[in-house]
Amino acid sequence: MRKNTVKATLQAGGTVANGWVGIPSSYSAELIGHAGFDSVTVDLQHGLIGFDQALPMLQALSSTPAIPLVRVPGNDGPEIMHLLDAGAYGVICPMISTPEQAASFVSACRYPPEGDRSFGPARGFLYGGKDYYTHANEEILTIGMIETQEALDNLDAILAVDGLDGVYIGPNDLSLNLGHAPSSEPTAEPVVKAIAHILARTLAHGKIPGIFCSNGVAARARLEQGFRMVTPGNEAGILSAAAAQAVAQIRSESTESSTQTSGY
Ligand code: 3PY
Ligand code: MG
Repeated sequence: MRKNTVKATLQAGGTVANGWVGIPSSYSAELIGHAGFDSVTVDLQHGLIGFDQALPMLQALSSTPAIPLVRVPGNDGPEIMHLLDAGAYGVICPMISTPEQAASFVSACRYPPEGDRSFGPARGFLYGGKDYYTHANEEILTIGMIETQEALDNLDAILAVDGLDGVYIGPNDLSLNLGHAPSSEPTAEPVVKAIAHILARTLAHGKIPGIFCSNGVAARARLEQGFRMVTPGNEAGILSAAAAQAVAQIRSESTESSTQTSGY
């Protein structure tokens, strides 16, 4: 089976730059896949993408050096299995708030006896190779999103779930759930503290800490803080910021505000 180089890098203690695509286009997925990211996540939660559009996007990503990942809309076993069959090499699952939810998510990503994934890896065979079935349980990356107070309350139990490779912070939802306005770069003290706490506990459990960020500079700062998997916003944010900057340059306006990105 084709090696999941992102999982190998993370397990060896390395860092990963993860692109994020929400525009339902195989061409833009291909562009982002060629931009130098280690992995690219097709976002079926907040991106405007359904399964029928995710499939050609995963095919386009397969022609690039980036490892294709998906963020699923929710913790739904059949949907997770379908996207793995479509060739996703890892799954980011939103709103994991209890160890039971984490265990059910991991189970959907693992063939028996480790889980309850059903067999039929249509594109898994094509992208992964003929021996996909033998190695899929080791190669598929499982990342649960921590973005609620309940997840904070259950953090150690979630991190102790066998087969969960890491956690990914959704700073917008985490802010909202802690009583603050959504933000990709939270500054409210309780949210800042919660993010530092999640990072420390994840590292203590020997798991991968990841976080969604608003741009490349912010993502770099998160790596320096100790996060190992970072996303510099989605391609829609990057595109609109670059477009606004070009317009501002034409009009000789300050580009300071127009180059700010945020995202979800
Ligand atoms: C969040 O910030 O809540 C996210 O889910 C980022 O994608
Ligand atoms: Mg979220």
